[in-house]
Amino acid sequence: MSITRTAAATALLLFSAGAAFAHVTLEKPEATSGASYKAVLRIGHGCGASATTGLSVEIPEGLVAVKPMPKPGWQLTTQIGPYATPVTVYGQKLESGTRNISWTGGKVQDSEYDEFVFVGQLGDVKPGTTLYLPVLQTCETGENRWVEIPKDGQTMRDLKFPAPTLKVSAPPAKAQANVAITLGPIRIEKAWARATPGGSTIGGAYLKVTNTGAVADKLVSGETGISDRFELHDMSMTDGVMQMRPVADGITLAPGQIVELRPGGLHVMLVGLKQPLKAGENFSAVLKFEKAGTISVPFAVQPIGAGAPMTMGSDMPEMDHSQHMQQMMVAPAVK
Ligand SMILES: [Cu+2]
Repeated sequence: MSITRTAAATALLLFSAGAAFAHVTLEKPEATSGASYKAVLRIGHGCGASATTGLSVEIPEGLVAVKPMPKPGWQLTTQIGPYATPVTVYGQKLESGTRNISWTGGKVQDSEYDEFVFVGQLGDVKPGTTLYLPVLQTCETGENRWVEIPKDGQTMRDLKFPAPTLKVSAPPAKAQANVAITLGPIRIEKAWARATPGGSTIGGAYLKVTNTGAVADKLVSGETGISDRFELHDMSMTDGVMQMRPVADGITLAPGQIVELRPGGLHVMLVGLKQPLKAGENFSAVLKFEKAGTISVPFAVQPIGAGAPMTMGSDMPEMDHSQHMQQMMVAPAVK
């Protein structure tokens, strides 16, 4: 490579490094569906050479419960507005929230770099979705409207003032525990629990159990360090009313039988949770079978919106929590 070409390559490299901050972008352009997210908007330059004196960001649908971080020397203004679709976060139905945040009155020279921060929560956004956060950057002279969204056939590179993007990904693989565990002829798969709202003291846990043996067995009980009690419950529709009852005698597993505990059916109720169940985390529970004995099983905590396919309407996954206690009182235990 000639000296001239090396110099040209170096120049290109420097330009590219600078180009990463040429736009207003999010420090972390990826977020997990159903998880919390800290947004750091990065400002790499002014409007032309003019200093930045204001920044305003629009919060897209799907990003909820947003709270801005105040910035010394800047005034903070937020606009509250309705969400197109109400979102349930930590058991609370949110119909509105912060839709726009403005920081004004400060100053970032064109030669300086700065960051503007807020936190929020991703609703049940489909993994693979790209959210756009249009930003208005105002300067002593002029403004930059970072609002462009690529149209069909365009990429972000085709845009002069692209809106910052946030790509929504699926919860991490470790939260989708699908490891089969065997205990003699008993096979356990898909052990998971649903994340719980902060103050909740009950949670639902689910798993698939297969008896591959020739003799019947029974899942009798369980125990976990994260809750006072590990109860086996059943749920059924009686005269149009969902009822939940403790399964008094355990869950029988005939030879060859597969029993799937899932939202809306047989499930484990963790009663007296000592801490909230957080998406992405794991906990272990010891399961006791009448014949096969006991085994420790890891349960992966999935986002609050997570649920196995339901057969009785889309709102059902929340029902086992909201109506749980009432139903427990009216429904006698199955003997
Ligand atoms: Cu229950």
